[in-house]
Amino acid sequence: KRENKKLEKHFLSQIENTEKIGFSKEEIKASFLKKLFYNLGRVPQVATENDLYKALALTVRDRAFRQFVRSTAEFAQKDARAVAYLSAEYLPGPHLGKNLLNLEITDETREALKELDLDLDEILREEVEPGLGNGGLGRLASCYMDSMATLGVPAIGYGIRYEFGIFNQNIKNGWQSEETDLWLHYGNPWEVVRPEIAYEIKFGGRTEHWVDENDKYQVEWIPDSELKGTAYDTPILGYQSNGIIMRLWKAEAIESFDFSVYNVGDYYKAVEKKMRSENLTKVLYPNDENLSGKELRLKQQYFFVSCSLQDIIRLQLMQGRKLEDLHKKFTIQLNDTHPSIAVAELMRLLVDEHQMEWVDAWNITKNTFAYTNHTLLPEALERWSVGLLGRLLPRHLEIIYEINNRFLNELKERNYNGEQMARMSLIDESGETSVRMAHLATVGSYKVNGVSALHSGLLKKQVLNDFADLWPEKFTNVTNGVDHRRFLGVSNPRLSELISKKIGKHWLTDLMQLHQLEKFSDDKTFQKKWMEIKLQNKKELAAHMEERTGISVDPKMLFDVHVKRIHEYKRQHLKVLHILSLYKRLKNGDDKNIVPTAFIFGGKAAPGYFMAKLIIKLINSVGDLVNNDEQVKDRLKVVFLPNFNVKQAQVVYPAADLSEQISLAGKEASGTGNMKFALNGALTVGTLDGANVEIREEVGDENFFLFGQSTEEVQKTRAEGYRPYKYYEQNEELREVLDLLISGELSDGDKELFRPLYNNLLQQDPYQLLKDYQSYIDKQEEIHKVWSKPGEWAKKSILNVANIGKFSSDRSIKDYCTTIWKIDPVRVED
Ligand code: F58
Repeated sequence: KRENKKLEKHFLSQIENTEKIGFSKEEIKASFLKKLFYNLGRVPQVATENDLYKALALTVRDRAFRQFVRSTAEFAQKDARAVAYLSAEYLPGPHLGKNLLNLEITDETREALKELDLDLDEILREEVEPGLGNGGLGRLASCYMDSMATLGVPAIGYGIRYEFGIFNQNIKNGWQSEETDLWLHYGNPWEVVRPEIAYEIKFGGRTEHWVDENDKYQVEWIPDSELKGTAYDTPILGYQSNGIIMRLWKAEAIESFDFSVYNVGDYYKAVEKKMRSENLTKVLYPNDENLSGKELRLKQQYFFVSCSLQDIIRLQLMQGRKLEDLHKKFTIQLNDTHPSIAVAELMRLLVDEHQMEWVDAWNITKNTFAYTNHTLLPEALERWSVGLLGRLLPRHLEIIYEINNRFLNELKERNYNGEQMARMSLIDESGETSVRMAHLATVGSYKVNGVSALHSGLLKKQVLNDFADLWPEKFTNVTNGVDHRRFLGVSNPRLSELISKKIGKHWLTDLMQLHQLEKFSDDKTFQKKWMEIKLQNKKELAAHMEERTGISVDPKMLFDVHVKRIHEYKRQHLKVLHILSLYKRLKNGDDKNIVPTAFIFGGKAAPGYFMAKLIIKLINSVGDLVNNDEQVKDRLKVVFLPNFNVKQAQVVYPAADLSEQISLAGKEASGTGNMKFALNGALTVGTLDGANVEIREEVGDENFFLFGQSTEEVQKTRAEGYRPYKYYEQNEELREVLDLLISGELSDGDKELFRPLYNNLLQQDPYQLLKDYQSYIDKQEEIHKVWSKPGEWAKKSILNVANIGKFSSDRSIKDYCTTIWKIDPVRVED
């Protein structure tokens, strides 16, 4: 009840008067000691590293909540339209350093700790990041949370509180092995549990239909199991002001104990139900591609969607608004199809639970959702078999069929033929009957967007072309962006400082300000300082890598970096072919145009993805060969940095000279690593894929190393009957390099180990490595030539940073606000 009262501003000032939480060195020190003593029962002399980390986190969290509460009060007062961002994944990265930056208290905190003989950097290293996502999609969600908070977009990010996030990757004998992620093991100081914000979720069972005494059609879903989802809130701060909440749901049993069983004396059976319920949010599926077919995954999706929608409806009604106006006060963004069952669930809540007429409910639904597509890969488009969906969510299957019937009737009225209707249907009847979730999301949304200009174009031309013809105004593009405050501000303090000295700090809230650097690109002193910082960052990365892999790398080498999930379409193995070609040349005494280079890889492979795991083994085997060869070891080094995550990324991007963005054109929807590299002054070698196209447009053709076929050429190659073997036959160097894979030289004489890769490349080569090989090798030669001219390289590097402004997630969020959400940000000034 108390919650229903609107937050009054004077209430906030009352709170603030009870205890001042200030931002000076003294105030931070006092809060820190108090937290350490009263929350953790420790004094600095006996505190563990983790105690110190937690005390500091709690100190910062107080300040974060203050900002969040102020924003919420402001949003409520203005009765602002809000975004609910639905994402099955988030990768926030470590909170502490980021929150210090946002509160602008990094220096004060460092000083306060110093006076206690403590080191801020050591404490920062203690934080275990929440690995609640697989890769780009989850990280994008977190970048957007940051920008929404900073810009003052009223928003809640909804998701799942996985107890075990993405696995930790170990490398054993060159192979990936997976270890459970225990991010909650030492407790999570950033979250607050809200036991009173909990919703019941049903599964299975059957439905009953009847007509009631008022002639109204009624449906009841009689489930065969129920559990509840409880809210865990984490504040996400904006820079300087504002704050929003990431609300993650944890599954629990409705009753902790089944008392009927308990009374009979079967204690274990009583607890079993609780355990089964909690299983639902135990673990994140570690696949970065296809997950259909996994029952638990569908349950996770429905669970978090239903909790979130029930929460949104509660918020709508709590503020005295009508349910009929839901779409006016909320817009719900679907981060890919993972939450797309929401379309059916909102219909169920409105029609079955809130007694709304179908037509009215549908009108609200299709004006509430907007859908972002992140992939064109056919194998990654989600489908759920009608059998499974009907068994777990019988009412939703009925609703999906009803939506589909009405949709197909509409098509019929427009004279669509049977073939077109079968293609567009929400139900795929070509193989095992299944629901096409991308179609459900498209039909149930008012806008559909891709994540780069190229990708959005292909979406309209290929995957969703029939829908784009039907509703051209529904389709739009929002090119991805990254949180530059984290990926430059926090992670590259040296470069940030240099930039701020030159052009002021305004770039932190307006990345376009970086344009001002352009005029210094020819300035020799500036170039020197610029490259000196890069060298310092490379020294740090070198030390980090040596500690983790034992491989030492000379920081003066060209740092050529390929970090992202391991996938054949991303073509890590094309990079390997390049390394092997250089190795061969050096062994043959041909070292012209080869500059000393460290090849740095990082990324996880899905545990069940054999080829990806073999690629990791190959990289490490090539590393063993090259790094231990007396003749070449000072010229080439190969490092696989294990367990690539946000924390490690923050050490890698600032130290990169060359960014590898070499996916086959048409396969990478956008990419976001490409943006983070360029933001830190790396030059890109890349194909015309995803956002590479736009990065090249911005930084200029002469500052971007382009190679390989375009999307159209890729399609043409395929259409003409691609025969990779031809390239093997015609290109001697390529042949030698490929033959090396099965020579045994890389595998202690085992000629079979890499044969699956070899065969795949020679026989199918679905990602056309052999076709793009020569163009890649030629481009790398050019790159090595440019590297030999430090002034030229430095200039290109500066120009990359100066022209990267477009790729801030602030710009992306502004685009969402104007072209999709129709929301005006409400920035709360202090
Ligand atoms: C990625 N998708 C795209 N999916 O591959 C990348 O091009 C894009 O930049 C990024 O999204 C952000 O738009 C991606 O990361 C996943 O990880 C899913 C996880 C759940 C299962 C399906 C894939």
